[in-house]
Amino acid sequence: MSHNTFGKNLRFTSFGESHGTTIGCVLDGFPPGMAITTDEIKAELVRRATGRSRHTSQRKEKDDVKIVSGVFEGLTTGHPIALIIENTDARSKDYTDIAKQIRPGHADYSYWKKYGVRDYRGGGRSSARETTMRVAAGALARKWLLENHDIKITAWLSQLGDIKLAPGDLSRIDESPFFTGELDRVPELDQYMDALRKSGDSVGARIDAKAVNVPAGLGEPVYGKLDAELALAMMSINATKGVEIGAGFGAVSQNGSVHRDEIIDGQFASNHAGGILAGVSTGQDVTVSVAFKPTSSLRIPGKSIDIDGNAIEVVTKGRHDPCVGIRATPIVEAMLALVIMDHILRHQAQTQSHQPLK
Ligand code: EPS
Repeated sequence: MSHNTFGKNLRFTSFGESHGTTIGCVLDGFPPGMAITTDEIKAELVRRATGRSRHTSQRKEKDDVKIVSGVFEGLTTGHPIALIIENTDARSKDYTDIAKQIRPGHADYSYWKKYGVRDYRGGGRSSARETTMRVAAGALARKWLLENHDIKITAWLSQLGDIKLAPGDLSRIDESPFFTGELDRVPELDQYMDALRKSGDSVGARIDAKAVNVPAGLGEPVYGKLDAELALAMMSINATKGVEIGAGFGAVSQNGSVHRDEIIDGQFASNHAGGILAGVSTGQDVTVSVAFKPTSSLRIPGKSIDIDGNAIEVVTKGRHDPCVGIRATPIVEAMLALVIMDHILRHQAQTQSHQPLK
């Protein structure tokens, strides 16, 4: 059994590997009649791409997306939307030396144990390259949510290693490659990343996200809860190690009298629930936070084994991200959009005739 698909009424399937010829996706169940262009999709892809600053991998992919199905005369048709992108800058020879080596902390180990074969070029299927298609599909979902429900989705870098960042001015997150609204702190982040890159090491990051104007009533109790499916969607992004909804793990040390979001004059007085109660949206902002681990492809030698079980030291060459979380913001936004749109379509299928979304 293999799972390369998620969503129920809006179903996303991706295919392709980092060093294969092509990556792509199929988005099935998308409503007809929405105008979409490759330029609109590309605008989102550029935000996620490598080589946008000195702090990310310097692989230079064109990410020229082709719409090969599901759009006619500029409008979605209601049929499967298929998108493809050719890989144009893979440099597989960088990986020749580690063809038989297992990088510690990498999918190399678990994929090898599971399948007994692996594509060692880049991260293969486990590469961040796969997230390109999530962002491409997310561009369509974000547009549909905005046009049909005025739902706006924003994510931002809230922590880089030990450096914590406030949301700042979220309307300006695209002005730096870090996706921070605290623009005056960009020099500090630049300095930190320059030192990290020189050391050959990597670091983790945290991305916070919110969806605004989400109607109450999204989420399917009990095995399709909105928060459960958001957690699944975020955990499926490579390098994710943690997901929090609302107060998240902070709820452990809160008293119930604090955590409960009181309703005063018909308004919620706080949002510790992250806009979701019992798996169903409340109409408050949906808030999610995602932890990304430090990447495992390092120049610093690490002890490991080869595929024959011999003890070795691994050094990874190539064009790696010292912090893949830096460019994860558009990916988190895309996943949030796809999950919310799927749930709107699911609500419409079952409940709309009795209880329309407001
Ligand atoms: C990645 C390693 C690098 C990154 C890649 C993700 O690829 P390569 O080793 O082939 O140069 O450039 O990211 C992308 C290409 C992308 O578009 O995100 C990895 O190991 O995850």
